Amino acid sequence: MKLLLITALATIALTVDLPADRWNPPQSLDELPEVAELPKLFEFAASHQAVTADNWLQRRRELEEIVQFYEYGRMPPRPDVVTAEQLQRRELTKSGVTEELMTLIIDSKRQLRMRIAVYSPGRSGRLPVFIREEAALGHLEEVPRLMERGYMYVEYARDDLDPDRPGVVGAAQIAYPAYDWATLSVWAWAGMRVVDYLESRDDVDRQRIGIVGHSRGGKAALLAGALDTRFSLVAPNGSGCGGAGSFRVQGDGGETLGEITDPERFAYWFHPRLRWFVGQENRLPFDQHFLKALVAPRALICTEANNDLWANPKGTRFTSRAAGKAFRLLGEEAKNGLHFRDGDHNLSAADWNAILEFADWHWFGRQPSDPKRFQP
Ligand code: GTR
Repeated sequence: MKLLLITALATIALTVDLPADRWNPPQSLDELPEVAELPKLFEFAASHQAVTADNWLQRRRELEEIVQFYEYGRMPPRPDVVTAEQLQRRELTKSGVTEELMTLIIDSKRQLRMRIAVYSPGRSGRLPVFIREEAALGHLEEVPRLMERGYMYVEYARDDLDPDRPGVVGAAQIAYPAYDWATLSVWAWAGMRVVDYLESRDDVDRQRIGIVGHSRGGKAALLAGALDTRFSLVAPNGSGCGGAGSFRVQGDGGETLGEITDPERFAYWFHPRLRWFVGQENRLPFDQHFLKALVAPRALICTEANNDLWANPKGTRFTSRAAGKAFRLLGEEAKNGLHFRDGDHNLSAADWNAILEFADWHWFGRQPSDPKRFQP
């Protein structure tokens, strides 16, 4: 009887949850119409029904499916257990800043291990955290600045789950053979596993967990933030093509879909379906504004550099503006942040300043002196 009831409830939940017309992935390019402008955010792909605040969550699920299907591959769900083994703990300053080097044990059918480093400012209570998307540990230049402001800082060695090399099957893909996830998808999933662990710590403020990444790490940070609503602040820096940029709207010298998915370059970051669209970008049923819209109504701050033409500043502005619709619909327009500085392709002190000012604003209500500088 109990089982019957549970099955009946599950059926009701499913019927209520799913849009009337479920999105069925087209199997070839010929089935996809040409769309010169950025594809509509506010129309269901399957039913063409209009999107409103009431059915936005259903549309969100459609967006998640679309970007995983065409661009990054489908990632597995949350693993059964994530724990950590501490390898080393030391005090870095007299004021109590500590460093903990640990290994995360990501446990389901097969065990995965990934190194992380946790920096804490030596303050009591639950603290906000920035997670940094990196290949390996050791990006410490920002530690003093973050500690001074009372933030925790966590790095993870994403390459432990999938190394940044073509033709190598990472430990993560070996552990989950039923998923067609490419490298960026593994790296994003790895960031989510850091959150699984942080949730078990009593010094972490779960409402204030942000993810930052630069370039390829920015692409992964944006994907993680788009798919996992536990990130209340998402900060891709110079993430360009396959990140905050655009496939359709290209400025001078911007990296194209064909270049990034070239088998000699970074094809392995993406699902092979993305290559269908080389020279056919107008047939893409999405563009990167879908990723940005998935972050809404949480805080998104894309930090960019005017001379970083390869990362396509023009396209980035277009996708941020297009995603603004979703932030407005959900009543959080100011959380759609974009910041440009002079200079080139790196994660600089100016980028961190912008990110921290944005975090102070949206996490702690400290209004910046010039909020307009974050408008897309
Ligand atoms: C480039 C690549 C970019 C960007 C960059 C990086 O060569 O074309 O998309 O990801 O590498 O990660 O530094």
